[in-house]
Parts: sequence; structure tokens; C-alpha cells
Amino acid sequence: MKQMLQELREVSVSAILNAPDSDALEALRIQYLGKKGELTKLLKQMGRLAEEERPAVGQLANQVRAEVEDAIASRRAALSERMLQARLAAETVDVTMPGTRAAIGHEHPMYVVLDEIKDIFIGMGFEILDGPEVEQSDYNFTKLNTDEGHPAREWSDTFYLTEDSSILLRTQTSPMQVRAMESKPLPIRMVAPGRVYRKDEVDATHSPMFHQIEGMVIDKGVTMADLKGTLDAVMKKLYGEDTVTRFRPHHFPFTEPSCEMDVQCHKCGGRGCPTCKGEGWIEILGAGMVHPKVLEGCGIDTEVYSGWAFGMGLERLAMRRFRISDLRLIFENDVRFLEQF
Ligand code: 2U9
Repeated sequence: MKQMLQELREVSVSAILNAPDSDALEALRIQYLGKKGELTKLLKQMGRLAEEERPAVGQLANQVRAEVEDAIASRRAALSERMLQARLAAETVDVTMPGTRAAIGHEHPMYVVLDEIKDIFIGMGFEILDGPEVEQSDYNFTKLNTDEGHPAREWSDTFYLTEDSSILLRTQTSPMQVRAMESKPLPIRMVAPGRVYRKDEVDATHSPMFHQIEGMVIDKGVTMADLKGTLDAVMKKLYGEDTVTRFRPHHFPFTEPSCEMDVQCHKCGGRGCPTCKGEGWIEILGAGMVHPKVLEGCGIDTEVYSGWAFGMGLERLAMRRFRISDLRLIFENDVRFLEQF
């Protein structure tokens, strides 16, 4: 019996330690330790032994069982470690392999120009504000000294969202200046870029949605000289230090006095050429001193404070800068077009 147990120990431990995989190992466990296993069978025969032999054989049998169990545990650990290593080797990612690049498009030329303008104003101490494209008529028109009956408020020109004309798609980013005056402490130096909407038929120079950048300064003792000096400095930063500007009188409901600013044609130096359509000057923006009625409507004391504001269309600026002839190209977002800038 002792010899059989020792033989079983040798044969089983060697088979277990050489089991090729976990299935084979499990089969061996059942073969030796299972209910009908070889060790179990041997133990059942213990009854046939002489009384005095039983303790020693029993002890040996327990020792064999423990050794077989240890062998199984150690082989199981070795096999699972080997499996882990095999998986790690098989699933390794070679980070030095060239990847497949995702098509990420191209920055839009209009945003190239917008970013430059924003940087210039930030450098001058202005903050950039963002606001809703769905607005109240009050903020889009009334508070900007554009009362009911004004042609800009016509249903044919503006996208109204309610029958009573109280909610609309903003036609200018000016409501942001009103909101700033109502909510921010003075002084204010701000620019508001964003989308605006007007009922226009699409052609080479018109679109029902376009972009503006507007700006405003409110402080003590602000005059038209600040307006001219600041906008002239912005144009020199944008178009080069030799840029020449001029201001012409104009009319806007929300500014008084109002003006338009031109830059001298860089192509002909003001003599007149096809680029400036023979004018010598190219119109860039509208501006003016914020109308006292607008200031008062926002609760600002016009005895103490004054301000200036400007507005310009971004598409036109980008078209001029990159010599884009048709506005529709700006909105098509064809990557073959965008990649040229
Ligand atoms: C407040 C007070 C004054 C904003 C201004 C213009 C002149 C202007 C046009 C340029 C081309 C619109 O995109 S465009 O069609 N804008 O000429 N905008 S002054 O003046 C303001 C704004 C807000 C409270």
C-alpha cells in the first residue's frame, strides 16, 4: 500500500507539473483527487490493512494528497502566468507604428481674421463677450434707439419668431453691448463677435446669416478722438503700420454723431483702381459716439459717462483679405476651398 501511494505520488506530481494547459490540469485533478480518483480509490482500500499499519499509511496518504494539491496549485499559477505573458505579447501595441490620420478639416479663413482682430482688442484691454442669437426685440431694436415703425423692424427684413414680434433672430450683435451696460460695472471695454440674421436673398454679396464684430467703450471723458485713435491703431495692426484711414459722416440710430471708416486702397495708394472700384478708398466699418438715449436707457449718467462703438461685417473683411470673390464660398465649407488659406 505504501509503495502504491509513493508510486502514485511520483507519477501524478510529474504528470501535473508537465500538464500542457489548464484543461489537461483539471483532467489530472479529477483523475487523482476526484470522487472516483486514484488516490480516493487507494484510501478506500485502507480498511483491508492491519490495524497497526493504518496510522502510518493514513499519514502517508494525507501527505501524498497535500503534495498533489500543492503540485496542482503551483502548475495552475505557472499556466496562468504563461497565459498572461502570451496575451501581453499578442496584444502589444507598437506605439512607434505610423497611425492613420483623421481628416480634421481646416481653420476657416473668416476665423483666421476674427482671431487676429480679437487678439488686437484683447491687447488693448478689451474683453470678448458672447451672447444669445435668439433675442428680444427690446434688446435688438428698442434699447438701441430703433423704435417701432423704423424700417429695420419690418417683417420683410427680420426673422421674427413670435406673432407679436417680441422675439427674433438678432440682426446685429449690439444687444450684447446693452446687456453689458445693464450688468457690468463701468468702465466697459468690450467686443462682441457672432452670427447675425437678416432676410436677404443669397447672392455673391448677401446671405441671410452672416458674422459681425462689434465693440464698445464706456468711460469718463471718452470722445470721438478716442474712437478715431483706437480704430486707426487697430487697422494699422491688422493691415500694416503704413495703413491710412479716413472717417466720413454717416447716420445710425444708436450712435450720434456717426461715421464710416475707410482704409486707403493698398493696391493703388488712393489713386483709384479695380480693387477699390476707382474710389481710392475701401469702406471697412461703421462707428459713432453711443447715443445719449441709448446710454440713459441703460441707466448710465450721460453727465459723467460717454462712449463710442463700432460694427463691421466679418465676411467682407475675410473676402477682402484673401481675395475671395463670392460670399457663398465662405459658407460652403468645401475643404478644397478652405485649405487654400
Ligand atoms: C450700442 C451702441 C452702439 C454698433 C455700430 C455700426 C456702427 C455699423 C454695420 C457694419 C456692417 C453692421 O455688419 S454690418 O452690416 N454696423 O455700421 N455698428 S455703430 O453701435 C452700437 C452698438 C451697441 C449699445
